[in-house]
Amino acid sequence: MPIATGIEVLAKAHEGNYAVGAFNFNNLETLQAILEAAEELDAPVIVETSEGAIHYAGAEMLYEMVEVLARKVSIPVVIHLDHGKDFNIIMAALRAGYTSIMIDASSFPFEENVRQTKRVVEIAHAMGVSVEAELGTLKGIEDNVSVDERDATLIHPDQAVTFIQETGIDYLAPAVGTSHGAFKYKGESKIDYERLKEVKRRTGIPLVLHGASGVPASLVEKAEKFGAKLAGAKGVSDEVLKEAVACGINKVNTDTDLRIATVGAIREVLAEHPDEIDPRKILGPARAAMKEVVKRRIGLLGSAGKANL
Ligand code: PH4
Ligand code: ZN
Repeated sequence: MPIATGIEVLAKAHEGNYAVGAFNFNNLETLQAILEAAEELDAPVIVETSEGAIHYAGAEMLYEMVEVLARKVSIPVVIHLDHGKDFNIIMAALRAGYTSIMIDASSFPFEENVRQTKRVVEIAHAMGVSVEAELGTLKGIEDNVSVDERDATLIHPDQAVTFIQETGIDYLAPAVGTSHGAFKYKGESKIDYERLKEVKRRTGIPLVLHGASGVPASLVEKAEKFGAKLAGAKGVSDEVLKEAVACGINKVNTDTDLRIATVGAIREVLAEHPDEIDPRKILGPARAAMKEVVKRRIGLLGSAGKANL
């Protein structure tokens, strides 16, 4: 199928109250794992690259890989720039053909975030590309965090409304208590559901959850068994993720779970077959492990079977 725009798949998810999986990739094996899993589950999917991925492999190469593989599947595939902060990289992604762009100016004061976001929206929309932006700071919330501290980091629903009116973005990433990486929480995983519901009610647009990896114990244990050091790793539980989708999340970002699955599989091959020097025999099991992660995640989000809706 031709590559879809972000808003095409996310508007349907918003109407249907489910979420589309957005998975980060930097290389061929990860992209193959994502697309094979989504195709088997008949699910729309978003493949995304950070600026780091573009520095590693180049926007054109990443885009062309998606183009070649997307042609062979019968599901909608979106190619998205994740956390675009550098205007030159955003332009490189647009020139390469990306169909969805995140402008992340969330570390700037509100007015500057509006200014930078609006500029990118004007350019991207003129090219038929949809835009995501972020409000608040991605930081885990713990039990002992005060209301004032929460207010200092998480999204304010009234600001979200003004932000959307002033910028014209298509979907919004609200900071509601998640964070990137394998060490998200010291205690139980948590999201500020009330804040999330209020943002959804007042904005009425698709919402995005960053830092959503589950960091499943089974993946961590396997990686640790073969030498990885991940003590204290903790992610967003399945229950919390499902509740976040019920509260209005329509795009769920996953990167860390793919990384842990990769590392566990590679470490296992290297530990058990120290004579193995064929990269295909080392990366193949990692690809298979990532595919299982993607299938499980899509199962949690409710997007299986939604490819043609
Ligand atoms: N992301 C992934 C960001 C990856 O620079 P980089 O390639 O390391 O950036 O945007 C997420 O929201 C992933 O969340 P996760 O860590 O919970 O998987
Ligand atoms: Zn993110």
